Amino acid sequence: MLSLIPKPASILLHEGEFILSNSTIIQTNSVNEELTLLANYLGTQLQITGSNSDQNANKIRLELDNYGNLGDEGYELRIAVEEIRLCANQPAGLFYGIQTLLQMIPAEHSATFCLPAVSIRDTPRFVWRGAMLDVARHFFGVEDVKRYIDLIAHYKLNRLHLHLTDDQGWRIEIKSWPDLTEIGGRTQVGGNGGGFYTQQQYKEIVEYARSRYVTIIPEIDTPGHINAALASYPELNKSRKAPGLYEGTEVGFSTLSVDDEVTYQFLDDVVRELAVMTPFPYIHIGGDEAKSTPMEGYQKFIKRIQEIVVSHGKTTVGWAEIGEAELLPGTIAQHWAGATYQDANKQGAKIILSPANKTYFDMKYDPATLIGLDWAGLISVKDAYDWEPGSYMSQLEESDILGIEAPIWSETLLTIKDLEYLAFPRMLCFAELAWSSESGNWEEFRQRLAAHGQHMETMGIDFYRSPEVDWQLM
Ligand code: TNX
Repeated sequence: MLSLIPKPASILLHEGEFILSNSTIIQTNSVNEELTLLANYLGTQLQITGSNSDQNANKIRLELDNYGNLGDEGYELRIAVEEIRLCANQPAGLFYGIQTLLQMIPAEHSATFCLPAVSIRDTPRFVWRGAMLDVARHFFGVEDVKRYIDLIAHYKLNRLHLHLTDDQGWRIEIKSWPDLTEIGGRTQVGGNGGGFYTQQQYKEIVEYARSRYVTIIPEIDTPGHINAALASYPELNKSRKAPGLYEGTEVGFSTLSVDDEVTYQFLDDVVRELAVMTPFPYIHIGGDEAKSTPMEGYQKFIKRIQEIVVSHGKTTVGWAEIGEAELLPGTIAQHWAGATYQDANKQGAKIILSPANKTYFDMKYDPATLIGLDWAGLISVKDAYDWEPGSYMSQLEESDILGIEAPIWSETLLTIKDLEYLAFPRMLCFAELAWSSESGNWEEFRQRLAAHGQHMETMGIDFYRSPEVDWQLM
């Protein structure tokens, strides 16, 4: 039985088995650097060297060509007795086909093992399949971020939104404003620790994400959620006095001075340096919970910051509150709570859905969960699965939605173990909603998830053993 997550669009089981062993060869259909990287990646994951020159050895073939309606991320995986053939239009499709193949490896196996003959054809539902990690409230280092990228990419997510700044910390080096990290990077919630990424480290994260077909979206939260910057530079404050660093968890008390030109010079420098560091198209400007910014100033500010982002060649993403201001063509709004997504949608903005009561995986599973928050409600594993993104928002059509994103805010999270515990298994529910066209049968998913538990164990994921799932089926 296959317990693939997210569920592929079509699966046809055949008679027979492919025997994978250390003499299996990995071949590609053309000489292409990215294809070679993918072949090496597959070899490493399968622990086969692929260096065997035995002509009779069985093969895994990776093929890039024009396969019509597979799109940019779809793939076809055919496992037959003599060979495995994985085809796609684009390298990303091969990457996703490889993830499917890796999920078929038995949890406990020796050097030689069997894979069932099967034909799988698979394409994603949404182009935006995201996760967000808050590295501002508690800092997570480069290795933690890479691990998280590996985990989300394995479940076919393709966006990682990094919440890089907030009241409690500024986490990205900006060379023209060095005190942002020298001062603003020193703290986090609760005081101990903090930290930041140097530009070199950020590029390392970006390169790693690229190798996993994940787009990084850096967020600089403005004009509120900005105390760490205000504490670093007095001139960013209306009073010209810097407040102290902040280690609590309140929101909505800080604001940039929206009437001062120095604010826009600052933002232009930050966005310019970020734009150079990030090869991806998006910059997230926050825009949420600006409770200390007067509405008129907020509207003026949101207009100008979009112009800055566009002037550096990037597309603006903001929390849906930005719909209260004039949006430039192309700006994307991210819904989390409230109704401002409608204002954004009326202006023609595409929407990313992150409804807090379904996708905020910093919410507790149940009242006994030791970490996490509960302001948006408890989110059980079933709750995370049992909703329909295409029709969830009464005022939106599915065509208004770019996709969905699952944020994890880190007020109560200290380690990658905490992060994994809150993310898994809910991230698998979410990934299926993001990728699979046919989802929604909780009873069937519940059993597939139970059978998939062993695979998460093999990956070393410290997941929550929800009582809603009969894990003994593992
Ligand atoms: C709301 S979502 C926030 C964050 C908090 C989070 C905690 C959003 C745009 N703002 O500042 O960290 O709730 O769940």
